[in-house]
Amino acid sequence: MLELLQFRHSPYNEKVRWALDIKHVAHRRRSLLPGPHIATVKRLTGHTHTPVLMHDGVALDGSARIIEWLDEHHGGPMLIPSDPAERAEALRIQRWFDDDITPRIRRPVLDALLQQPSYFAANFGDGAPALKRMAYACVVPLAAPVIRKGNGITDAAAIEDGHRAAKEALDFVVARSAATGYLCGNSFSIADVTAASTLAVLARPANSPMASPQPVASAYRALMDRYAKHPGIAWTNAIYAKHRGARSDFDGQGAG
Ligand SMILES: N[C@@H](CCC(=O)N[C@@H](CS)C(=O)NCC(=O)O)C(=O)O
Repeated sequence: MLELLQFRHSPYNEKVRWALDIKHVAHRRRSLLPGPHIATVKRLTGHTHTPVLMHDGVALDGSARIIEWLDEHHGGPMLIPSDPAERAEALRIQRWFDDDITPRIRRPVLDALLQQPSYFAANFGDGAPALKRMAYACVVPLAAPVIRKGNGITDAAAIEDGHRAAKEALDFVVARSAATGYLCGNSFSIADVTAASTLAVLARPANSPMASPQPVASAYRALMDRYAKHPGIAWTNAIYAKHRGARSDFDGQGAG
């Protein structure tokens, strides 16, 4: 059976979860904690990033590559359009988010979470036993410098640049979805999955695997409040409500 090695709170992992859920692919999930994940993931892929999808003893990493593989090998709705022009445009939008927008937005998000280590642990340890979450909260301050460095959180300018990326992405989805509700052509595609998974870290859509653990810590609440009234947040919530197709995350075997 397929197994997804994942982080709970992560746009790239959410993209792949979304594809698995919407296609009803039977699989297991194993949630890892940032820091301790390194040894596990490196042994499988030689890198440290998640998501990793294991199939037939093969470790596939890179969310775009995993989704392309799922589209080729599993049924359910196709996420990559078949029309050549739409396909090129959807993949271009995915690449722009994956390589540019998402890593930049991640900086203010991680910075807000790291300000309150127990909330960082609540997000990444969501679903884990309380004792494990509490132990992890004690480790987070020690791991924080490595997490900051690994994500380019070097100074206030790096965080400000993340806010610029958030505004750029939110404005983009509003402008691009004005005609049809979707970012590419007139139907739901990988472009919407990618953009909504990234913007979900700011919108935290209710009744979804990206909903915020409660109560929301003050630094994170301030970040969410900063964007709450932007119509791009409304677009994200609407796409989640219409297309996400799962209300929660899980560990172990899902319903498929
Ligand atoms: N381009 C990769 C990026 C994956 C990525 O940056 N994953 C982050 C989580 S959001 C991660 O696992 N970071 C920890 C690490 O790289 O050690 C993809 O599309 O999957």
